[in-house]
Amino acid sequence: MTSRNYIACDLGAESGRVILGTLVDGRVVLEEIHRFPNGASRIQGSLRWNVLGIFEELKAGLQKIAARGVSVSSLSVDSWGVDYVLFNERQPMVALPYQYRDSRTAKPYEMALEQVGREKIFAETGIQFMTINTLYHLIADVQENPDVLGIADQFLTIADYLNYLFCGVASAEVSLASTTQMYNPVARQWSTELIEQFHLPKRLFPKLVDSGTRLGPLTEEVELNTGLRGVQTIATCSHDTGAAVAAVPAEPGEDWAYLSSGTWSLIGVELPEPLINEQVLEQNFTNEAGFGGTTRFLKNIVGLWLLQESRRAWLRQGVKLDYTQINDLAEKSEPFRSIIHPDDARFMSPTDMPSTIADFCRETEQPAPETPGQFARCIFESLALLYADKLDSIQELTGRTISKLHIVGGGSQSRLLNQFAANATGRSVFAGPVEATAIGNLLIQAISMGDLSSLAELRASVRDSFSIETFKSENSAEWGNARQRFAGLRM
Ligand code: ADP
Ligand code: LRH
Repeated sequence: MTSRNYIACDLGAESGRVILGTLVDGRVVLEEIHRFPNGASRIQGSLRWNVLGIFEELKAGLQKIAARGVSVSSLSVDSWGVDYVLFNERQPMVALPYQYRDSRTAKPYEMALEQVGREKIFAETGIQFMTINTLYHLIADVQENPDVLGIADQFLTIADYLNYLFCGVASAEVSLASTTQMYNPVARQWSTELIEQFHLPKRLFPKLVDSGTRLGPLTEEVELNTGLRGVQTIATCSHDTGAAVAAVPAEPGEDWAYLSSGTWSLIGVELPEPLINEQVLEQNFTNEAGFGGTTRFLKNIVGLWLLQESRRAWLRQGVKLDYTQINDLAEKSEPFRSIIHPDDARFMSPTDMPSTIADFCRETEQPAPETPGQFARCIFESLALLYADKLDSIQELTGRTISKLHIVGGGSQSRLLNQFAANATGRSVFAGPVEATAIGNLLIQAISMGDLSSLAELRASVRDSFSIETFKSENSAEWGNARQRFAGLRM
């Protein structure tokens, strides 16, 4: 029996976790060692991340592993996309990193589209237009914070930055680099064209490395702080969604799509190369870099953020509900009472999510939800209807016929949403694993360390190691009517 241990440090916008993964004869066993809440801070009118706080939490997880005395081969950090840290040789950080929802990108976004044009930016990057993208934050830095930018040597996206704090090697792993909208997926280089057009300092752009690159051992300082010795740091898929897609337990073939379901809903397919054309631009789909040179062709849509923010609002009113309770309440609520369009820009960063949802319903002449159960039902049904629309677009844009939808991530724990997704899309839904991101992270490490050979073998290992629940499509007439109602909601 051969057995190897790896550590995944998986950072989502809602929580972070340190997971110990053991590969025993091709099967992976997970143990969650440390979990901590994550979220942005509002400071002086801006939204920021406490990245050093996250670093401390990750080290606390590593200390717990070191205390067990197990031998660990390697570790890797993955995180949400787009955000970054500016630093130089002398200063580990020259400004508090912004959270992508900060409103400072509104003007730079419009200016960039006007000055250079959607067509050019899309041709260079193949990336979906969103105000959250790094490109618009860096333009905001050039315009508003030239002094800060002036003292920075480099930027690194969040997971790459934490890998750098762990091992001292600064590099940009391609999956996370692609979320910046400054990476050219055809040339597989930073887009020099966009860097020049937007007068971004060239020196800021780190060296790119492929997914699965061994960066180096932990620094002496980290070894001393954590007690872990002889551990390699690996840039796996630094982008959480990239790691999650690598761990989708699909059989080889072209008949499946994935939905990585967490704070965001990322729905798409894996393609051998980027798909960059007028229709894709028009429908605003994205081509993010995937493991092994693949393309994650997907749509980035507002996901369970709608529920997370509603839950925070209820908490402020003294109503404390966990996700299991919320799901139970939603299940008991009236079907299709009110439907929203999750893509509406107002849901991106509202000050109060429930009242924003209620306003949308009133404006569209539907009853406003009143109870947490009604809100949650509205959110789940609306998300499922949006998934169905996007799956249709994916079929149309790629020419593929999709019959299976794999849902992975924290959101796949919602059996109600899984069933709704099956009903709305008319496809069979395969739910799980919940920790796909950490699993992808761990098993890409296994490939880098020579313990697994390929992405196909990685997926076979996921299929062998975790149980997957199937949801068959039901109530097609009712959901067909709801889809028509949803189509009429565009405001
Ligand atoms: P992220 O990585 O973006 O922080 P996760 O993948 O951890 O997000 O997913 C978090 C979401 O999963 C929560 O916002 C919630 O909607 C859903 N979720 C978490 N736990 C449960 C549960 N027990 N039942 C149903 N849904 C859950
Ligand atoms: C999901 C995610 C998504 C986007 C967003 C900013 O956690 O990584 O793919 O990039 O965060």
